[in-house]
Amino acid sequence: MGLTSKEHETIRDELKAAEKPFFLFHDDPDGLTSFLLLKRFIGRGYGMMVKAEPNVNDRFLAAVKSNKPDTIFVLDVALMQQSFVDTVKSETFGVKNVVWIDHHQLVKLSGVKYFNPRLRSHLDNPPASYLCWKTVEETSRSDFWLAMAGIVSDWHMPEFAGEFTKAYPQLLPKPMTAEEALFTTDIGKLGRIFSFMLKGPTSEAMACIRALEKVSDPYEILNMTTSPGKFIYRQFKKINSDYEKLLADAKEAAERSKDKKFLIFTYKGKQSFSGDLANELLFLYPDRILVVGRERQDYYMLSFRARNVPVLPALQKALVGIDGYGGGHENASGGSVNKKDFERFIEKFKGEF
Ligand SMILES: [Mn+2]
Repeated sequence: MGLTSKEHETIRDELKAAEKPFFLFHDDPDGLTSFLLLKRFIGRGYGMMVKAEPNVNDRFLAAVKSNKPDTIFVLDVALMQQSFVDTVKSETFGVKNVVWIDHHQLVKLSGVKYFNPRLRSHLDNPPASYLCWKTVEETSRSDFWLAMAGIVSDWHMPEFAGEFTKAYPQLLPKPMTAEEALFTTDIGKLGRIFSFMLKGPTSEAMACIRALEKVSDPYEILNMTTSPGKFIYRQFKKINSDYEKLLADAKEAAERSKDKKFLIFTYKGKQSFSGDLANELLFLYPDRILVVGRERQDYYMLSFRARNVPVLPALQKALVGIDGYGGGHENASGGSVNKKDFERFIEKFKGEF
């Protein structure tokens, strides 16, 4: 499961050889912790979030140009464009290597060192933070909690959960499912803190990331014992209060609706909570197929979840003839649909089950 020890060794070699690494990472806890694990391993590098569409494309060229990295690490981002790779590796940009560590659906690109366990088995897709932890674990023991927060928040309970419980019984009192851990334990709470601290304006999110780089113990955050820990926790609380309000609205909608097979919930707001909301709603309403969407200009930005049926194929079929896009995991996908097509899309989507 995961990557081979040879692949982990290759990644370590790439990290050590990189004098000016540039990390592009998904703006969720899995991407964030992947970045922090790798950056702490070598003690250098510049990180940038891939926000909105999970796609490394030409919008990142300006940042690459001004940072002049020798190696670009792309972490937990589902898509990358060939034109981006070709341009950064051209003489003008001078990037030597593009290393892509991911666990989403396979993409074929040339000129990229691609590390994705699905290359061997389609169903083998532990989180990127799991892959990065396995890369650095021998020398980064004190980051175990950071890795575990990323892994659990990506809905994965790794085979070393028992070992983690021994090291941090207060964070994970006993082995359990990732879902239970997410909503009932402090390791899950850390995942939620990481998720929410990234949701503010980019400058505030970046300030949180810089603060987190200084944190070496989870209780600095949970018990607010140091100033970076306090900073992160306060930022979390600010954003969490908006989330709690939406969750209450969604629960009310769920109770009110006569349709108990699906739960379709849309909301307005400058912050996206769709992924978190969908996850918690699935915990509360395990039998339903969930679509949670935020209105953003002419589109709904959507999260899809279901426990016992795959949502990705239904999503892909329902998107035919619709202005929108979608992708992700079998049971947890994301996408976007034009508001004018939304009702038609939902009818088609429901028809797939
Ligand atoms: Mn991930």
